[in-house]
Amino acid sequence: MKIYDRPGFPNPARIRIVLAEKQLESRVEFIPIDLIGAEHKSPAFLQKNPSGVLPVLELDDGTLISESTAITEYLDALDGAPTLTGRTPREKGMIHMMSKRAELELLDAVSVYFHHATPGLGPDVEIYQNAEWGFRQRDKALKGMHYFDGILRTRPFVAGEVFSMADITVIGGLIFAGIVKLPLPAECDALQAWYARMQERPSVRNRVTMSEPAAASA
Ligand SMILES: N[C@@H](CCC(=O)N[C@@H](CS)C(=O)NCC(=O)O)C(=O)O
Repeated sequence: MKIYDRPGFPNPARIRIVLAEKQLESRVEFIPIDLIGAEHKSPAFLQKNPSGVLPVLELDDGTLISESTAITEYLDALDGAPTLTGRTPREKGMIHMMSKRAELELLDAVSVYFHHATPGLGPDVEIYQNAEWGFRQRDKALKGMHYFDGILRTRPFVAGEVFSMADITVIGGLIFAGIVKLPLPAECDALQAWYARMQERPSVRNRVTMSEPAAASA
């Protein structure tokens, strides 16, 4: 299988973490896409993912799967351990809910801030910007950090007792927050402690220090 991505960017990082957790990296051919040069908005790439974003998984039979949660679900279903999307119906429901919440309240909010209130990916990509909307989303992301801080005061991982896709989504959000220099609020000490713990995982360690600063211009 192939994965179209760009090392150093937050959503591709989510899938790299999944692959490392599940030790599937050797089964994947990575195809780098030039986000600054707007390759992801080219007609050829839009045929692969009409949303024009990374990552995209292409199976050997040509099937294309985008959206990091969908790619994670596919990869997770390939083999048994560790399970990232839940073993029981309850775990599956909780993980899906918390991962979606992490996208809505944190990762995607940081992304909108990046694209609207900073130079983002540069003039070839950011053809419409609305700074006020961007700053509102920055505030939403900060609220999201407080929400997850509250969650992590009550349990060791975002969706419960085990590391899961929901943790990976929050990690993606915090990677993005680091790129746009949005610090974790000092009072979010449970979130900070959890993030420090996450960075000890071999799958995560190298993603947090970006190999390529995605938003050097941000
Ligand atoms: N909902 C998508 C979001 C993907 C996404 O926004 N990817 C970023 C890279 S971190 C991207 O390709 N951005 C390019 C752009 O917005 O122009 C997912 O879960 O995979």
